[in-house]
Amino acid sequence: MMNTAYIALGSNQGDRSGYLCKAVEEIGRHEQITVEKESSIYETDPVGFTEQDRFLNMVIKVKTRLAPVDLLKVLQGFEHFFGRERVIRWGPRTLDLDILLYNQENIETEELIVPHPRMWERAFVFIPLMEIAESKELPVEINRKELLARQDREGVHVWKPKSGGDVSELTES
Ligand code: GSY
Repeated sequence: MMNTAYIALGSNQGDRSGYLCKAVEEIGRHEQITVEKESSIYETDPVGFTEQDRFLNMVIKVKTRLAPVDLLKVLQGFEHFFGRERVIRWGPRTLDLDILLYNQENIETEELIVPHPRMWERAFVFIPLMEIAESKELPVEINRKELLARQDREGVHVWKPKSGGDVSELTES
């Protein structure tokens, strides 16, 4: 069965955009994953441990036959491949990959919680997600206007608009 997943990407170390672009490329090369949509890339203020460099964040939509836990393992493999080391828990990283949504499923295992439990607290996640996801794909009814109002306040700015994209889409209610 073909499944739909949304994945958040983040980097704040080294060649940040290089890591994001290469990660999207490699994810798309996996024989059981197809990348369907890419959001703009956003530059974002660090959340959590704030004494670190700004992040680049984006979200992609993928189609996959992989089960959630297998998709997680593939993504962890890419984090490792791109040099991520878990030194400080909320600290700097070359590449962070999180599964936000997997179909409309609620998953709770030791390794994985989906929908991502903090996604609506973090503008660096929900702003790029809202750019590419349809409302009916989201697990809760959202107030786009209210969420968009948090974009500036929480230091989330378009760094590279999505290809062929019009960022003004984002400002529509
Ligand atoms: O949870 C992902 C890693 N992360 C980020 C991030 O990707 N972007 C921003 N802006 N802040 C963050 N804090 C952490 S931890």
